[in-house]
Amino acid sequence: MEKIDHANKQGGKAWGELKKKQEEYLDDENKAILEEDLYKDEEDLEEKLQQYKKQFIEYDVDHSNDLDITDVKFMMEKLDQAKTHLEIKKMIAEVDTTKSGTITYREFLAMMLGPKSSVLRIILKFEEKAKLAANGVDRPKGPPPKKTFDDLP
Ligand SMILES: [Ca+2]
Repeated sequence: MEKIDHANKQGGKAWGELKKKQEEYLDDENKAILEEDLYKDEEDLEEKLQQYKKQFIEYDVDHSNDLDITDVKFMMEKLDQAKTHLEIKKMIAEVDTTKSGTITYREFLAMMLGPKSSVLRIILKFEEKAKLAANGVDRPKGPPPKKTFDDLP
């Protein structure tokens, strides 16, 4: 697949075409995953696959169907979790079962839905919860943060 420069995100028509193609490809992948009965114990799997598809497209900036170092770096910056090049390499290696140096959609799903935890998954799950809370869906439980603005002198 043709590579597009990350600096040129407003790539216009070519970009839109790529994104459309990617969405079709990921829809097919989701369908295949449902047919293959992967993650069959997962609740609301169809809904979750839709969510993960959107997330994957959002972070796969060049729509190459894999998350490489640049994509993950961008993802972490977007989540206010800036990491070094080496840290990102390690984070990818944790979930890159094919050892390609990138995260494919299947690996992304295995990371989010599989039994194994990873740094990237913890960060993304946290982000998921924070988003839901912001929408008033499911407020995070547990004690409130100790310091509030009222504590400031
Ligand atoms: Ca990519």
